[in-house]
Amino acid sequence: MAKGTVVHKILDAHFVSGSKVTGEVVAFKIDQTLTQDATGTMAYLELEAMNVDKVATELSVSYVDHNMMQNGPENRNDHMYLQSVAAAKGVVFSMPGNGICHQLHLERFGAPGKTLLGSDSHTPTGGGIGMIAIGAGGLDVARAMAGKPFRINYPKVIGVKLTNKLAPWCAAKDVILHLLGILTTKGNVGSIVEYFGPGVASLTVPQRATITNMGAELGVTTSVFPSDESTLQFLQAQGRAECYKELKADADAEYDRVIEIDLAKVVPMAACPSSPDNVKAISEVEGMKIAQVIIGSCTNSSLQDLSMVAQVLKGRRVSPNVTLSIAPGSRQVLEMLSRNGMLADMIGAGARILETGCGPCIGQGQSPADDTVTLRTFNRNFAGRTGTKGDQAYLVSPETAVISALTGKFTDPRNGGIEAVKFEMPEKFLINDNMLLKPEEQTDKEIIRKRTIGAPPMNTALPADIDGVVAIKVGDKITTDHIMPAGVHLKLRSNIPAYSKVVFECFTEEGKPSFAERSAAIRDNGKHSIIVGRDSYGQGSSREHAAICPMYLGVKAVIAFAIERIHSANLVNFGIMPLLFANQADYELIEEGDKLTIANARELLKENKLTALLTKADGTTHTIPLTHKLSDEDIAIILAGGMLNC
Ligand code: MIC
Ligand code: SF4
Repeated sequence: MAKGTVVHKILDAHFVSGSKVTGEVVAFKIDQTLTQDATGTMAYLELEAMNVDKVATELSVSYVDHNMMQNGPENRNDHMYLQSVAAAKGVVFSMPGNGICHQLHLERFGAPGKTLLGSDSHTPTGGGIGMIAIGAGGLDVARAMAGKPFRINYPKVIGVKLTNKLAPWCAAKDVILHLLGILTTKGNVGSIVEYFGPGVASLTVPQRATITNMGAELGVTTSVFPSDESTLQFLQAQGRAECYKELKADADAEYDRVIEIDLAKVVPMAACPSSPDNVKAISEVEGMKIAQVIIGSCTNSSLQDLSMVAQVLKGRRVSPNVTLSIAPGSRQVLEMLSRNGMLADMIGAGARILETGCGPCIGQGQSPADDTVTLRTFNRNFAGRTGTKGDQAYLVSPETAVISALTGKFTDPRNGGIEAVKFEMPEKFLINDNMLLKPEEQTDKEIIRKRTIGAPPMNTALPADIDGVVAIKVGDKITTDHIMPAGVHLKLRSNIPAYSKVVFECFTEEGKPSFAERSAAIRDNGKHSIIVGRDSYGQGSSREHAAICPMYLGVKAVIAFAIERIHSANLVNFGIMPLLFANQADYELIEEGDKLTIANARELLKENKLTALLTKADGTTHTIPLTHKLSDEDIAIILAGGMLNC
């Protein structure tokens, strides 16, 4: 078992209860929380349902960055609720336009050695500044705001040893894409990645944050860097040197597994459609015609990234066959670029400047044309996430993105004929916190609840017997974007009945009933819906709607080969059983519409001895043994019908 790591140091300093043995449940204290608007409305409604007067954390911040289109009143209704509930409950509120939660949190609040829980899967961005920063569902974040410890399985620690330094034009993004090629997006549940070795010193905090941000795609609990001179330099420049604390692994630290990456050998990479681990060296796709380039998202929108982009664009012209859009990650970045003239260099070259926020990363505009290639500096390229069915989205570094925007084709930045650009960390960032509203400054404490702000939906206790019907059977790597699409539907996040209509929308065949309609019919027959999946079910985002909406439609169990950490916790929180096939071959026996009854579910769940009786349309039956990885606490929550009933 690993020992002496930065992970152990931070977790042990926050230990509350449990057993510090790999795989066993431990509860630890959360110092800070963050929410964003698309998951935040539910989180604060849940906090209200828990009757919490004031948050009990050292710091809680509510960001608005996802739902910014405001086509219809829903988004702004959400913002007003969020601002008012933040004032009432003691939460700092970041106004729309101030930036993306992860970029902003790193700039203004991240502190080495602290724990952070965020209702967004890319919360691990904070690992770049030496925090244990974890993504979770809104209900878990609401509990943390209420002062409750957070439970995880005591992690395995994967040590990634970095040596040497990156060659010109090779980027932090290429490092994480390289690691995704090794570890893939599945099979890493229960691990934390810790970077160490002499190469760490060569990376700035924003570069480290790119790596820990996209570490979310590995399916690990989080990723972390040590805190060193570079961390101090970044904090000093942000006017927050007092937060600095050195953090490094012991000289004799041991990891459960060590992967070595020679930074000097990392080459420009791309994640090809439609998974972040479908990585190739750029050389394999070089020359491919492209139609769109977008630079931004919480992965690659720092001042460092965008200064490089501006310097490359200066005096040049974006290819007429390509549109280039740039979304700065925070107002600090945008304001600095505008004051130092770099924004003008981008505009002059023909770039379209987007609002600081998530924007196209979550399908809010800028969908690509049919049958065209789009290059994005984002972290996810799940099919259809761009808003275009059959999209061809490639994830690349800002270096590859900007050079390719100039040439109009996929180009290895080393072959663009342009000299590599150097970045000097500013001695002082421009600090303007006037869009961060402190609760004590907000005098109006009345909570504004417009008509589109619903109540958190509640489940009922788990029935003794599950009279199930397979409402859908899906394959491997089903992401929460498949389960609960965002994009144009994102504005429905506070309206569960309306949002539930699009569960599994991408699998609806023309002229056939949708998942929601099938589930409604199952419920009207007095039966329960069951979802059947394969490996790595529930990858991707932390959106608890991927559990809430199925729960609302009457789903009682998900049965798969493996269920990803955050999604599994969300299912538990809303009273749905996350179950596993004891024999994976049984998956083949099941078809959509089959009956799947689970007798004596309440008792057998506790004993981990559940079996399902499969009845096929022709009347033949099969016994299917099931298993689970639930703790006693999880089981109690499911039996009660979810955390809000506990
Ligand atoms: C994402 O990148 O998928 C999101 C949108 O930020 C989600 C959160 C959400 O669905 O609201 C995430 O990463 O958790
Ligand atoms: Fe926003 Fe995209 Fe980051 Fe999610 S991954 S927080 S949608 S920028």
